[in-house]
Amino acid sequence: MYPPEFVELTRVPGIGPKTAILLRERLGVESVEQLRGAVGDERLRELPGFGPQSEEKIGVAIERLGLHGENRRAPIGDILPIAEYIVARLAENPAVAAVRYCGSLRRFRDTIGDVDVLVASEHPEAVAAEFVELPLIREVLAHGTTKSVVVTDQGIHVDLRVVRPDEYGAAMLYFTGNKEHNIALRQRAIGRGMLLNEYALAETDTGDPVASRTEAEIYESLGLPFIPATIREGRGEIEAAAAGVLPGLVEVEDLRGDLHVHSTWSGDGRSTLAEMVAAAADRGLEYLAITEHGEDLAINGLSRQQVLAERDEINTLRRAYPELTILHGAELNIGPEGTVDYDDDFLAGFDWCVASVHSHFDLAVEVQTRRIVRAMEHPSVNVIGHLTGRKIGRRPGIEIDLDAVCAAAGATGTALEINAHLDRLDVPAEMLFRARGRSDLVFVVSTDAHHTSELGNARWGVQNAQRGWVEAACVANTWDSDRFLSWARSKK
Ligand code: DGT
Ligand code: CA
Ligand code: CA
Ligand code: ZN
Repeated sequence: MYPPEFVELTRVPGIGPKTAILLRERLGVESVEQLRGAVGDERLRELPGFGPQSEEKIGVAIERLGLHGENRRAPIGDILPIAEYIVARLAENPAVAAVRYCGSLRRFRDTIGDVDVLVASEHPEAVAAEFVELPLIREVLAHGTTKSVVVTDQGIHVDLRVVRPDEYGAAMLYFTGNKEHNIALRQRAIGRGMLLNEYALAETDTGDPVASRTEAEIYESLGLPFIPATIREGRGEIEAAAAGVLPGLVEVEDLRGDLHVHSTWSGDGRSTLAEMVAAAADRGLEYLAITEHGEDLAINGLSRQQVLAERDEINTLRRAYPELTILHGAELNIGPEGTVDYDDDFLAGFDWCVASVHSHFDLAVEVQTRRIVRAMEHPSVNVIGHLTGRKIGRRPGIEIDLDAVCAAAGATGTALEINAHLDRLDVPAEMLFRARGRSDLVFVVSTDAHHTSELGNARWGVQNAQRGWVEAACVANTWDSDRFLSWARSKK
């Protein structure tokens, strides 16, 4: 029998049992934690069959899968497709009356401990039987009528709970959490002569059920408006709801434009400009900023000549899509000193400039802050893209003085982008929450799409914004195009 840490090692992609034995014999590595250390010390690359590339791959896999540490968490971008797949499969089962994922994933935390799937059904055995047989499942840890736990191929734990349809709302509230929110709701129930648990809200004296079928009915019976799952964190949302001052959160339907989009003009774009514009028009967007990389990003960026050639193409597309306002923008690279691409005259020719950090992630906090503030001071820079440059679970992002950055954003009239890409979700929700209530801040929710299929990612940016209590009124791409365009022009 091997110890569990050793078995866990074989769950790392690229490490089979043979390799695991080699690792133990040659490097003394017996756990994921030790493997991580060996990657850090560049010892793995010396083993037969390994090299710097495969070593790096394994290092990335360990981080990405959240395979190390005590409270292992995985990036939301790895989890969401799996959860959506499971929910879609179960939804087809005739025994399933309703299904959704709850837990931290529904609250849209950027890292996830485990997936919590909730099903309403009169036939729980039939649901559990299908669940434990789903193709992506590697191991069944528990298989009961109402409760099952499995592990997927990628080492992700998925909890299944099956409840009766009339308990669905109470169960959803409970399994969505978070725990602090649940506890505060229970306290509120007690104060009103009721008991709240995962089955129902009921009268304390008689045990008579008050509400259980939907979350909205339970909130209402507790004298509260519906509280969106994205802000259920026990951070004052219940008090705000009770006082009638919940933030007017931005919703995906509020968005009228996308202000950070690439095409194959950029080295890393995968859909043509014509395809991007057609897809944006199809989605009913009112305005769209095409923002290719600037010349400072050697491989992916556009020379001045290319910029002018793209402008001609955009002019042609403008005639083909009179309903869509197309802005010719750019995504400028913020250098370590806070400078951006091209020169001031050339920059003045763009309708909209995003400026973002793509390198030098390790500078001191004062240097990074000055760097961002300098970029904001440039008259052509409308918005800072993906503020920290983090990649969730893969790269921590730059350190900045958030107060100073927010103050400069307000003073210079520069917006902060909320980048909707699931690997980024940047500005991170925690920072947005810390900056909440600053009336001088303007945000935009942008997809940073490199392919037409990514234009739909706007919804993830919106959920991240909601977690940070960002109000629709502060999001410039909810404004009608006249207001948006006059605001965008006002900086220069
Ligand atoms: P995670 O999985 O670490 O990313 O975070 P959650 O929030 O999904 O946590 P999880 O999976 O342990 O539990 C799902 C929900 O169940 C949690 O958000 C609230 C509820 N819950 C779990 N344990 C307790 C508890 O001891 N008391 C109360 N009131 N609720 C709990
Ligand atoms: Ca969970
Ligand atoms: Ca769980
Ligand atoms: Zn971009």
